Amino acid sequence: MAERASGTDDAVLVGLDFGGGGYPESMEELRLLAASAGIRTRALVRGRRDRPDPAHFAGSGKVEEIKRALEEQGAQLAIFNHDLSPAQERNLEKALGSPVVDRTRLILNIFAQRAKSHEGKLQVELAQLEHAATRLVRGWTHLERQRGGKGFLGGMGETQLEVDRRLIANRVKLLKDKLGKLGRRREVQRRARERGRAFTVSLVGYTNAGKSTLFNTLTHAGALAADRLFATLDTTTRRLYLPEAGNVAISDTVGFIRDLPHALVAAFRATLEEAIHADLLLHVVDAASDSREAQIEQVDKVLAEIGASAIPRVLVWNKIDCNGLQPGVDRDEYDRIRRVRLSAKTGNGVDGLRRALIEAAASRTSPASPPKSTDSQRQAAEA
Ligand SMILES: Nc1nc2c(ncn2[C@@H]2O[C@H](COP(=O)(O)OP(=O)(O)OP(=O)(O)O)[C@@H](O)[C@H]2O)c(=O)[nH]1
Ligand SMILES: [Mg+2]
Repeated sequence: MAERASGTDDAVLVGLDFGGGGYPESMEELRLLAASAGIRTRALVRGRRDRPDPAHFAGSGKVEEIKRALEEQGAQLAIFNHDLSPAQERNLEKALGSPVVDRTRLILNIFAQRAKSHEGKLQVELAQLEHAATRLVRGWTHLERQRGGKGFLGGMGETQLEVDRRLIANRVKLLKDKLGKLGRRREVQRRARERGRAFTVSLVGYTNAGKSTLFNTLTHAGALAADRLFATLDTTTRRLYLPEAGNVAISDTVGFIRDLPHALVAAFRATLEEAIHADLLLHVVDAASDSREAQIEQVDKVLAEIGASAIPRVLVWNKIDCNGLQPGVDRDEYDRIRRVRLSAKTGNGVDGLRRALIEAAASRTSPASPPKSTDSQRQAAEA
């Protein structure tokens, strides 16, 4: 997909509470997602329902309220903090007279804007096609005028809307073949690395937790760190020399988010598999966020989905400069470092993380250390 054309899109954000208690800061996260896609939020519309309306997702009164907000604010699109069925999306667009974007499509669009590497672009295109394929039955004509233009929706491209299922299926197959080849090449490289026996570490965590900042602080690598969601899409690996531990290969990875669209999990599986093959995961947490527990849960869920739950893990409680926590390390009952409190930005507490890496690398190579499976079983039991 093309980069967004110049000019800002204005949106009304819609979030409904179905009584599940919700997710703290969820609408704020949606606003950040929108901003990351270059969209300005003009108004928030909230509501409460027992369950989604099958036809319009929101009730008729709420739909009226959204329509009014769009008109009053001169906003061009409505963004829902939910996943909509193709029929709901179509019905809403008819009722509102404006394009409607659901959470999955917003995230897909951000990934499309960010993808830089050849592999990343292929992965995003695959995810977008798979998402679009479920929506091809819809009647697009009522919106062709709005969608053909510039801005956030322009990128969806008429070509994509015009191609039929068979063409999409062919393209999906081609992309999967190409990605499969790239994945196999990656596997060969990984095996070569393994033969070299460098201790491998992957930084994982919720988007915006500070993984790239920490990566830079540790390796002086100059990875892009930015206050926007999904700043990093491609895995970057650098070597880091640690006294007593030797060379460590450390990787910065794509951030996770609540309800990561399934098409993206599938498309990015190969990239995320870097994490699966690591000797150690550093789970970076924004300790200053009110949502940190929910975010940890989401990351653990995705790690389980990609088969990485058994890998030894150290929690990195980042951004302590924002919440007044003291730097330091917390150990478990086996005297292993389980959590490091630090600030990737100021560097305060990073020495504790170096110690954790040295100890973890030593326990992998030392024959006296407890076998890895004990570690895995214990962590699995904890999960
Ligand atoms: N105050 C403070 N801000 C930090 C710290 N670490 C990172 N940040 C800020 O948090 C924002 C996100 O940092 P990144 O390093 O890009 O986060 P990330 O986890 O790589 O994010 P994605 O690549 O989007 O998944 C940036 O604005 C950083 O400057 C910290 O220790 N303290
Ligand atoms: Mg990053």
